[in-house]
Amino acid sequence: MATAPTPDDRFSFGLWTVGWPARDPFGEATRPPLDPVEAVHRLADLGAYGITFHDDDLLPPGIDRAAVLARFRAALDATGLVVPMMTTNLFTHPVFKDGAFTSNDRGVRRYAIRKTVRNLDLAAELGASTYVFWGGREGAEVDSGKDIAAALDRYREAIDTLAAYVKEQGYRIRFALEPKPNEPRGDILLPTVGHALAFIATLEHGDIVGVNPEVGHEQMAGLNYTAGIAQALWAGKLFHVDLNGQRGIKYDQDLVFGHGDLLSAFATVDLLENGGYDGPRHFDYKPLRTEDIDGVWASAAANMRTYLLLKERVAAFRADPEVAEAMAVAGVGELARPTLGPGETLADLLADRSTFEDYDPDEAGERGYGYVRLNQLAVEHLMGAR
Ligand SMILES: [Mn+2]
Repeated sequence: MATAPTPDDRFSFGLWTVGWPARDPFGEATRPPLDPVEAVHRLADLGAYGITFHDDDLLPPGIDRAAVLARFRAALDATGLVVPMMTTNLFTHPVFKDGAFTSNDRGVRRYAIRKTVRNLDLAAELGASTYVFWGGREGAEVDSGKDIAAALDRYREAIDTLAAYVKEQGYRIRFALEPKPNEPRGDILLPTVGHALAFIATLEHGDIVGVNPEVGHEQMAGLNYTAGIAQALWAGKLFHVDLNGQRGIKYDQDLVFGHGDLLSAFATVDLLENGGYDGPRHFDYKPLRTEDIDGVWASAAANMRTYLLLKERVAAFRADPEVAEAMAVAGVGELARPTLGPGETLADLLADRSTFEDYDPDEAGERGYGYVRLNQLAVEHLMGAR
């Protein structure tokens, strides 16, 4: 059955997702800590292919790094699970309360680079090909307290310095910046995919820097996630994705994928499967605080099963002749045709009376595009009604 995940599906999970003990700003943890080795085994049993982590998820300060790593590697070897992505915790410790790469305190900025370099070395050792930068503390609450232009200069300095290091070392690692509009800071730098893409265009080593958009983060800003990752793909910058669910503009919910805007999730899977994305399908969600440990594993399985069900429904949608016809009526394919003909110049266009003098905009304005019918077909396939 297509809805039983296998490593070929390339599903990966953050150690901090299933391992979240469910401490929130208002309440204590509701679950005991999860042994990372247990997480590796359970995720492999469920059909995942990869596990990802922040340095401190696996190797908190003061721990015996060699011993923990040996045990973790043994679990990877035993299960075949891989580490496709790693990232740095630059947000939990009080030292990062005003940011890491963009803290007003220069000592903090230098420490943040050191902490990242140490974990980049480990990422190379473990074979991770993507290194994510989520700058949750890179922001402000007080406009006059943060010089945004200087902060962006320092952000660029840090990313370029680290990217240059990766190249010098010959690591096969690419960076992926993860936008988020707010939380934990009142306002975060690089708040959306568009801001991140514009920032990347200014980098000296931008060739190895792309984005890691998260469903909930874009939807917290009221934006269309699928449209955002489509632009990242168009720019050749969709290096990684964080799939989860979100219900509207509120705090970052990190729901199971599809447990927020399901129709949007349908469109996301359609794009990921048919739009040229070839990276991992990474889930960055949090099992609800109400769940016990059985609920944690049920929620991990739910992410993958929902994705595969949507993939099945998307395939049926794409194979439906009525959908093809509705798309033709809407002119979906017509948009791929250049507006000017081969070799045609603006002068030729100006000389073409059919484009203006003999063009009847009133008549053209009467055209119906039939998008509602197309969307209803998507809804019906999504509901299994077709
Ligand atoms: Mn999130």
